[in-house]
Amino acid sequence: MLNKDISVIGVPMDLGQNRRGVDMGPSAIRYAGVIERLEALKLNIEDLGDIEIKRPDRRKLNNEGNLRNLEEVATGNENLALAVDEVIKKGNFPLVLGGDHSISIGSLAGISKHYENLGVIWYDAHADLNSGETSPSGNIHGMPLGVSIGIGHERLVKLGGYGPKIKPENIVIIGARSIDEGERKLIKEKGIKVFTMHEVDRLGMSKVMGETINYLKERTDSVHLSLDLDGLDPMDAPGVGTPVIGGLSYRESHLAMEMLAEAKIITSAEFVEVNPILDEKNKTASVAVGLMGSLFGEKLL
Ligand code: 5AB
Ligand code: MN
Ligand code: MN
Ligand code: MN
Repeated sequence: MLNKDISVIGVPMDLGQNRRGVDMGPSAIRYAGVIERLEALKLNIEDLGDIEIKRPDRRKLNNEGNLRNLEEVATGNENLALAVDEVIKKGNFPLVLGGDHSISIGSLAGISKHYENLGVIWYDAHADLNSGETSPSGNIHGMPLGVSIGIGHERLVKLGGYGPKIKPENIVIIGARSIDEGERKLIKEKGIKVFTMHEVDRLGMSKVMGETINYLKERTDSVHLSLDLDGLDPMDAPGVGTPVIGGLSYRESHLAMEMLAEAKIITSAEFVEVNPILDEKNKTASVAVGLMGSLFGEKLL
């Protein structure tokens, strides 16, 4: 990692989906020792605390747009975008702790305007390319990648005053194994690069990550890592709201992070969807912290 100055931002957001507890993700990750782990690597860490998330009176599906808690999700993400923007302005690396994956909308709004050609690695069991039109759930955590390429509600697509944030060809999805019909169509139409579990099984993580790094190096000037813990297999990361069997292992994920550290391409990151209520003794938060260690250059020898 080039940037040794890291600012940690927690986002206690659970309104992008409908299982409670993921708002406690930032606490669980801090409890698992993220600050100490990164300080041990001789990095300068500042913890900016948590973004304020307004609780709605009642959790509601905006039936017209099929977008649950749209207003609260958008407002929380606007606050996050401002915080991330400040971090980059002062030259620091933003490390965002979720919260459900809807917070990627705010992260990318704060990050993308600082670069000509931002790339994204989407490490996830899901493609998160839905919109109100295609979503089977109305949950905004299934939409952030679609929003980033300009598909979805105006309020989200233009969050932070501009959009789209990412070119479809600057995206690499890794670990996908649960893709909805509308998402499948979009992936083909836009030519989004995806390494599903099939490719990971065939090629191995070493080749998948090697190809990902080369692909993004060729066409981007910076890369945001968006890591949804449900990209990992539920045996290794049980504390997530939407687990899908047959996922990436703890070991494959460490290798992926180590290769990213070596390639020095990551300029911002978020770790999302940790739900301590569904977890086993904070295992998933600990796995997240371990992966952050590797991403920031921790070595075995
Ligand atoms: B996550 C589903 N595709 O849209 C939907 O955890 C699941 O951020 C979305 O990847 C999962 O509701 C969103 C069925
Ligand atoms: Mn997911
Ligand atoms: Mn996700
Ligand atoms: Mn999930």
